[in-house]
Amino acid sequence: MLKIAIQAKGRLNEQSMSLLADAGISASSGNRKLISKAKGFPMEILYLRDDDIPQAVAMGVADIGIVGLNEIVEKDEHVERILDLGFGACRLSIAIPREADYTGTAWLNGKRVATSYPRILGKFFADNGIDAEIHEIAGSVEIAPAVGMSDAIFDIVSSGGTLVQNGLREVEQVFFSEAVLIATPGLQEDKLEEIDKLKFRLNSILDSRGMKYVLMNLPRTSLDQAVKMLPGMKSPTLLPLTDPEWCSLHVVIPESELWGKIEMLKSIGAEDILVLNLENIIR
Ligand code: PRT
Ligand code: ZN
Repeated sequence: MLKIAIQAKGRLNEQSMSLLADAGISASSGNRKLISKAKGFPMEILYLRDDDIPQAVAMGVADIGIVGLNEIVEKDEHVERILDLGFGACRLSIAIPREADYTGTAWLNGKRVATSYPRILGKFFADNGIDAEIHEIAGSVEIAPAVGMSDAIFDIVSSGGTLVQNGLREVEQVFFSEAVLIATPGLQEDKLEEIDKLKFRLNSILDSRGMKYVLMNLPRTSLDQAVKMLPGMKSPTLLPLTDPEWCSLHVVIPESELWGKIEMLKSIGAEDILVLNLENIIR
């Protein structure tokens, strides 16, 4: 049976669980247990600290896992990256005290930089010919400059609010991360088949996220124009109406483009526009 490792608690736990839930997979017990049997898919769920997931998957303790790309690259474990999951987005950045006069990467020469990601930072320094000292600390990296432990930090940034609160400013964005699905290299055929089934479910959810299903009534004379402005999956679905001069057009539109497209459709005569949430796109 397939074993999946997910973060026991923390930022990726909830979204990992809800992605599995959208794929029809639920856990039979909460966060307290180390392992639980899944419902809706032949799988066991292992709850680990995110730091331990790359190694657990590399060793085959779990066949697959959901973890931030930052952890995989930092831990440098040999795992296969099989699907990017579109949540947990963040970046690893260098930040310095707000008032410091940053002159570019050369500013970092001879400075002490506090981080929990020494490997990724070391590579950035090597790639850019920077000679700085890496000061590894486990947590609360953002307070290091204020307490005199370092001149700069290298840490995870998402909204940037934590940096501002600590009087820091981001000067180099080094690495971009999101949650990814990883697998043990060289798995047996039966496990690969199970993973393919899971990937199929996950892909259909990821494809449908951020998409809306839009239905409208349209004068037939505007049809060609409407088809040109709409990004259908293959082509929009067209249904006749009892009034032969009108038709009903159905299309999938990314949420980010929704209002722009609706304004354009209204301008060519679309009426009674319905916008529905889309649950799955099965290809
Ligand atoms: O207990 P365990 O070891 O499992 O968890 P953890 O405390 O090590 O990790 P956790 O739960 O904080 O984060 C897990 C993963 O979530 C990270 O490895 C990233 O891949 C991803 N992620 C996404 C983030 C953030 N966004 C994030 N904003 N991880 C941490 N942060 C922290 C960051 O360290 C900083 O303190 O949030 C703060 C910055 O946020 P902003 O929004 O103020 O910029
Ligand atoms: Zn961790």
